[in-house]
Amino acid sequence: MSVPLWRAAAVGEVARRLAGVLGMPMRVARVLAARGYVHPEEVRSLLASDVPWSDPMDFTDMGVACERILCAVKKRENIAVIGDYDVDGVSASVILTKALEAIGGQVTCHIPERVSDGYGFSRRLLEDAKSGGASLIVTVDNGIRAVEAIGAALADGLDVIVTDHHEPGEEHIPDGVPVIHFTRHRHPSVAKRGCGAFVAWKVAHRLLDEAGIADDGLRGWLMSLAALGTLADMMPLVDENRRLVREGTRALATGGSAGWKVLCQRARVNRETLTASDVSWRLVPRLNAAGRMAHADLAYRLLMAEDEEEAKCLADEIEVLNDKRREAVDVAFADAVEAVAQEYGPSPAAIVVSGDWPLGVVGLVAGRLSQAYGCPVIALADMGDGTLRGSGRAPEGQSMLDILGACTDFLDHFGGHEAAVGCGLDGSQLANFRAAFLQAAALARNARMDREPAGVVADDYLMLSESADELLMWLERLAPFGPEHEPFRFFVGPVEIVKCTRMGNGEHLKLLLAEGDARQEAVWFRAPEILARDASGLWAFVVEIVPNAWRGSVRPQLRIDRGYRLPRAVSREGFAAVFRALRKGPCTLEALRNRAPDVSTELDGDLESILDTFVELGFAAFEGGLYHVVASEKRDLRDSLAYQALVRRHLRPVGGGPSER
Ligand SMILES: [Mn+2]
Repeated sequence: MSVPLWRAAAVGEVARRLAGVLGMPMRVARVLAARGYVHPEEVRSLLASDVPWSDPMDFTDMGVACERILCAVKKRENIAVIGDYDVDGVSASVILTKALEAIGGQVTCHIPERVSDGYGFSRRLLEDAKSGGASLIVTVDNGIRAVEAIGAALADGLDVIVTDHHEPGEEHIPDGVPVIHFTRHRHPSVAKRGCGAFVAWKVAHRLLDEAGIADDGLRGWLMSLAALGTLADMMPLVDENRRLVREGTRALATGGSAGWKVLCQRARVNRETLTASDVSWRLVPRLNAAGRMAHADLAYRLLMAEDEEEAKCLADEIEVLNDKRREAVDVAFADAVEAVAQEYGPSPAAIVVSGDWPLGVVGLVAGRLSQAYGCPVIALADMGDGTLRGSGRAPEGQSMLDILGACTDFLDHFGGHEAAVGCGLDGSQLANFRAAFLQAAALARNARMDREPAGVVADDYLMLSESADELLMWLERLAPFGPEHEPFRFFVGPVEIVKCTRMGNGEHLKLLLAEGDARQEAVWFRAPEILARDASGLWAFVVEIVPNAWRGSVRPQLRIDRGYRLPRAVSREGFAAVFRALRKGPCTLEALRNRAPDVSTELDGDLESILDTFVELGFAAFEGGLYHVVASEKRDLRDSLAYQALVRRHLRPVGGGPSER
């Protein structure tokens, strides 16, 4: 049997039970069942997201680390917090600094500058900490690989505590240095899901407990900063992270520093209805703009700000940087697309591009390229001193760490996560690195193909006549979505486009889709140009159902992820014509061809698949070499695997890359 087009193709009984017990639409129950939810109880706990908070003391070194910090506070030692320039690192810095201040600590926070300092705790930051008179250094969202700087700090007589969530390197942190990290936790695989701000939050929690500080306002703010880091670092939104983001988003709506409130105003985000998507798409990019285009210290000071005037000044500065960031990404992306067209042709398997771009934006450029071409991408900034530094992004299911791991001969350094990495190399190695990267990516792709032959493209199909309002209501209950709890994606089609209008600056399209009598509006951001020119014929789309606020009311809207052209052969009319011909009496495949010559020329090669579909759905039977119609109940063609296989054969992706725009 062929591979289904959507995950929920065979979930019948389980889905019916979930839908019955929980009173949810079959469509939602089918997707949950396909994702492995079998018992109603599991779905109930997903909806409630009330897992207990994990104990900070589950980190092996938590006790020693907090003892050392409390001792430093008591002795009025200067403590240096060493953070990072992304939003997770900035949130972690604010969390720990706020907690240390609350328990009476003398604390200074140092955040590295992306270009001059580079990532993480370094000798340069050690000098800063020392000149501030620090005798204790606590890293947040970094440090697990800073073995050299830690050694130097210890040699200078300082104490160091590491809190981090990144993968450790080969070298070990010296003995005696407390390490708050998932590798030193009661449940490493669970703790691995925490971001840097999450780890800092657990430390802060323990410190406040030990110092006997209840302060709900402060605790709520620190919790919501951990949620901010979780969203920014795109951590899995399951279990404790899911609860953290749900409760954290609520706390961000009602509380937070003066700086946070001003930031929301500047981003024109309504705090009362704040969602995790607002945080991810409107607020995180602004906070990140500081570190990308100037210094992350701005974002840190904004989140710390309690004075409204100061907050307004900082937020204005960040707004300017955010505009600059947007422009820089657009310019670099256009450069890169041109280079790809020249060097790689229309459908590259992997891409390495470099340019005279700000280092702070190459990660965004790599992300956009990876999305546009559906392959692993490295985007490198020319540092002007003969070296290149950059970022890599890979589509879901491909490990950037594995691919880069095969290219280490040509790299000065690299590190990161499965989906996103950073790296640096000497300019003279670029050609060698590119060749090695393309080869490693091709190998990784082949290995993946063996595992998942022509996979599913959506969670389930969706009829345009279904109530999107009810689905949206349920999807909002199941939100927030993210890694390991992906948005529900539906296959819509075959449909026709009855209206197509440009939106915004013209690169977005609003479509009115028709399926029989049913109509639904859909939007396609960065739609392929070709569609605006010719929207005729049959289409299929992979969509998400999203809320669209318009004139004070919220309505569901289909947001298109991907689009495909389909030939007439898969239209309902084509199937109906074959069925009519078959109704004239039992016949062989050959006889049917002669009976409906018009239909069969058009459907040449598909006629057998169409008959298989009828047999599979119980509309027809095949006996003694003859097909004949049988009485049956109404069923959707899409419930048939033969039909799904037929559609798969004909799907022609539109907008596979910017070359088609
Ligand atoms: Mn992080």
